[in-house]
Amino acid sequence: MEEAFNQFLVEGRLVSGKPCGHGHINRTFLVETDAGKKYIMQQINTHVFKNPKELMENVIAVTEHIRKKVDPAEQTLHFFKTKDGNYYCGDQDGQCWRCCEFVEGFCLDLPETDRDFYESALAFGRFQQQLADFPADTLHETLPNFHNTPDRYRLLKEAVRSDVCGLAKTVQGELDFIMAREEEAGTIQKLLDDGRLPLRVTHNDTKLNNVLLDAKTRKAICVLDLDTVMPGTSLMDFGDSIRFGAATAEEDARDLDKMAIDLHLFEVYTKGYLEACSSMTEDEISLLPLGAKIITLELAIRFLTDHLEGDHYFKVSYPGHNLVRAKAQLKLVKDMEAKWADMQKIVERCHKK
Ligand code: GN1
Ligand code: MG
Repeated sequence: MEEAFNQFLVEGRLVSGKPCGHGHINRTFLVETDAGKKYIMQQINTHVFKNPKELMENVIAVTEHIRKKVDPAEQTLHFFKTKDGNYYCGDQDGQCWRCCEFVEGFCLDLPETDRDFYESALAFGRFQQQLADFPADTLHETLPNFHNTPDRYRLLKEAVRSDVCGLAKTVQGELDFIMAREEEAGTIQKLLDDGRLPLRVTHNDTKLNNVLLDAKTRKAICVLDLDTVMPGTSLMDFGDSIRFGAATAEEDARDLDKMAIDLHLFEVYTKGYLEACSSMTEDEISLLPLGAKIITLELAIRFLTDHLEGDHYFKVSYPGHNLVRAKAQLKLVKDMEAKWADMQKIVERCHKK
C-alpha cells in the first residue's frame, strides 16, 4: 500500500496505515503522514470492477458535478491524482489503488436515533436531486446489469444448474420462495425498459453505512462509496436504504425472529427522501414500497448465488455466511409483504405532506 500511496500527489510521507470500513468488496485503509495529514487509500477489487479507469471517470464526473452545487456547509469526496496524472495506480503485485481525502466523521450499520436515519435520507435524496440534470448516458456502466433483477434470477438458475458445491438441495426452501416471486420481481426492470420510469443517475449502494455523519451535530456530511454510480432507477436507491437501515436486525442476522421492517423508520426515511428530492415523479413515488421489496429480494438472490458458487464475490467471515445473509433478506421480504398495505399508506401520507 505504501508503494502505491507514494505515487499520489499528497502531503508528507506515510507514517501509519490501518484498515478501516466494512465494505464487502474493496479494502480500505486510513493513512497518516508526517505532515499531519490523513488520507483514505482504497484497493479496488478488480475481480468485481474490471475497468478501474472507467470506474474512476464516473466517480470524478459525478463528484465534480455535485461540487458545483453543494452549499459550503456540505461536502463531496475529493480524489487525488498520481504523479502521472491518473486517479488510480497499480502496485508491484498488480493491485489497483486510489486515494481520497479523509473526512472526519462516522458511519452507522443501524440507526441509533430516528434523526440519524432521517439525515441519511436527506443525504441520498439530495444526491439524487443534485444529479437530476446530469446526463446519465455519459456514465460508464461499470457493472452491467447490476440491478437488473431478471438477470439476477438467470444467474441464480445457472448456479443451481451447475451446483458446483453440491449445495442446491440444501436451499430448496429459499429457492421456492424466490421462484414464487419471479414475475413481480421483474416489474421494475420492465417499467424501466418500457420507458415508464425515468432513467436516473443512481448511487446503487445506498446503505446507511455509506453516509458519513458529523460526530458533533450528527448531520450527514456526504455520501460515500461512489463505485456503483451508474444509470438506474431511484426505486432501487430508495429501496436499498430501507432494506438496510429500516430493518430491525443487521443484514446477516442469524436470528430470523429479530428481522423485520420497522414501519416507523420506513416513514422517517420516506419523509426525508421526498423532502430532499423534489424531482421524483408520481409513478416513482407510488412504487417506492416495491423498490424496497425488490431490491431486498434481489440481494437475497445475489447472496444465495454466491453461496452456491463457493463464495467468490462477497467477503465472508465464516462458511455459510452468504446463506445466513440470504435468509435474513428473505425474512425481511416476508415481513414487508405482511405490512404491505401499511407501507403504501405511509408513502401516500409522506407524499401529501
Ligand atoms: C456490497 O462492499 P459494499 O458493502 O459497499 C455490494 C452491494 C451490496 C452490499 C451488501 C459492488 O457493497 O451491491 O448491496 O455489498 N457492492 C457491490 O451489503 O456488489
Ligand atoms: Mg459499496
